[in-house]
Amino acid sequence: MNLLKSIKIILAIWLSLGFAMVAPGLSFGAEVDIYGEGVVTEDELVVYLYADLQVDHLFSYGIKLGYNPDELTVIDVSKDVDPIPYTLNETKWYLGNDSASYRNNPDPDFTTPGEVILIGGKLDPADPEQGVSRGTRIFIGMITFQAADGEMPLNPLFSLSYARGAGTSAYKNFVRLDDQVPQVLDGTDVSFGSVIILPQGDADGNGSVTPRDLNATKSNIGNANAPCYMDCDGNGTITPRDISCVKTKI
Ligand SMILES: [Ca+2]
Ligand SMILES: [Ca+2]
Repeated sequence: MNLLKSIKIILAIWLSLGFAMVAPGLSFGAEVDIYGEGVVTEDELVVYLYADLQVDHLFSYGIKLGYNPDELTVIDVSKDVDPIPYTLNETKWYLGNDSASYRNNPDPDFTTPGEVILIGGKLDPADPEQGVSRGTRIFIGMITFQAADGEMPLNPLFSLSYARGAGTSAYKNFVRLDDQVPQVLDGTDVSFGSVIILPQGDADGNGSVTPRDLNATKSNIGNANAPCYMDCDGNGTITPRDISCVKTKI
């Protein structure tokens, strides 16, 4: 059986049953770091999830964002839009060729109050061994909340974990190729960090919008990797207009 066929079968099983017959990963320290950055606007709270990858050839991810449904209600979940720069994300995660039924990955699942499940991967038929390469701030998804009772919580509770199981169960959330051998990343291979929530325009990230954020915004003009809370006007780029925006919030 050739490699492409093997990977296709593994991904088909993973997508349909949540089960992949692959060997446990052998590594030291986190190979994948998952974390969130969120911004509070006037009536919404938007959380962006990212991955930092210390390894190449990542084929799949499975992430759960936990929240308190007494505090927040999910309005929308998108895996397709990278906030800064505001671009479609489909060039990073896709399965199969243009006509493949799972081309844009399974839809996010937020049917259960208190959790948002994001599952996806990459399989390029033209380069089946590639997967997603190492890098930082690899966009996973965007979740938009509104306050459950009309009042936005000051310190909303969030948690990040594996989408299914605890990482060691039959369901394999993160799978990568190592010397052409599929390996599961679980346990200490995957680190789930915090979800930082800050006001829009809080460019220095200290928790409030003050005159110091003017300089922090100015020094990040054009920064394509700026965190979402630096984008005061929320248009997807850091421009001089964000400086004006910060002034209105001081
Ligand atoms: Ca600040
Ligand atoms: Ca902006």
